[in-house]
Amino acid sequence: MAAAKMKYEIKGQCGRAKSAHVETVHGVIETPVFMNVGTVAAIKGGVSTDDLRLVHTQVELSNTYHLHVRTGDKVIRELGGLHRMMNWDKPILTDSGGFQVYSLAKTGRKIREEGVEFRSHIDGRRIFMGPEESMQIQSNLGSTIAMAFDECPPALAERDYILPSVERTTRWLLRCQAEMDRLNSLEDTLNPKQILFGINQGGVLEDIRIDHAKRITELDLEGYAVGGLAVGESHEDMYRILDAVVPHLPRHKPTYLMGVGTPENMIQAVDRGIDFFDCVFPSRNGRHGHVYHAAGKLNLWNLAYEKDMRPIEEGCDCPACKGIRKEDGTYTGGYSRAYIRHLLKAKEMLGMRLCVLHNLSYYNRLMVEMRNAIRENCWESWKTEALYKLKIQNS
Ligand code: PRF
Ligand code: ZN
Repeated sequence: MAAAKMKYEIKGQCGRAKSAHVETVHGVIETPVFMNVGTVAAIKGGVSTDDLRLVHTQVELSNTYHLHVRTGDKVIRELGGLHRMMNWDKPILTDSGGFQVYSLAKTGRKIREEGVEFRSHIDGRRIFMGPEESMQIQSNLGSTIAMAFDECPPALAERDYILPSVERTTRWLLRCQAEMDRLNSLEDTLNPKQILFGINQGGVLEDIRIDHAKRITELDLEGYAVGGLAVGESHEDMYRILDAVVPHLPRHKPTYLMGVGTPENMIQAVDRGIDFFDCVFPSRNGRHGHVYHAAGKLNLWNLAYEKDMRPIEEGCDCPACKGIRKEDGTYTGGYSRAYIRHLLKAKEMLGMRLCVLHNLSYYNRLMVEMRNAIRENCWESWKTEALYKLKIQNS
């Protein structure tokens, strides 16, 4: 077995739900964890890495594809890597580019055994990316966790498409693993303890998913993701696939559900044994003035908030709701719904920024609640109540 580059210790479990303490070269991660998405090494909405600390972010997530096409991973390597560039010393996970090639660079894309040829969504130039290139880019970025280069088949793909695609993704994973080992052993590697997570694929076909999970588990990687979900299938299909596949992934390693999701999706996935998440929802919704609240999402554009002097959410400790700590230990008090609505209407950046900060804080707080419920052995009752509350909000 390869020397462990990460320590993963389960601190609590209820049924399949688990909460773990993870140690990486860039510090600790407590799970379930929501990784805050900064695709282009920037959290959209004008949020800095200092801000991420204020909302208790544990892991930042960036993208291989975006950083390769702009500003280029070689430049970032010269700048000392992603951590130095962003001034963020906590864990960073980089996605491999496979999914972005699928979702962004659709025109003129060619998938071959060696890798994918596609056109840059910025300037249209032809780019080739295969497992080796993806690992080299992620090594240049120096992230804590690198994701395997995979193909994410479209949600409605047929068996005839999915089976050969998944088989190729398995072969690509072997190449990723070999390349990552090689890069980590080079003398001038930025992060010689970079970790590789494998990605399970197989659409909504249980047998292919399970077979693939078993095969990639044999590779003894440090963690495993479930990819290819939340791409247009129903929630029932997503939960059915998680029910089928998670039991075939190693329990004593991280399980990561890529690109998911709503608070309800995450609770359901934690219940099925997932403990890492990422999603653009909190930042995207925030930029649209849609903010999370215990009683349901608020649309701050609504006239109802024109003179509402309350913070977005009473008791929230985010910079938007509570402000920041003053020298005397008290807080500055935050901003009212009325003011934030005014800023949004005036198209001032600060409006979006405050909404995004609140939403990230809400997501991170939801994860704290889940961790506490699992570690204190009251997951079942917490889950039932949380799902009930979310259901009445949506009805
Ligand atoms: N593969 C990769 N990244 C992803 C996905 C995937 O399938 C998804 C699917 N929801 C999100 N991000 N590499
Ligand atoms: Zn808040």
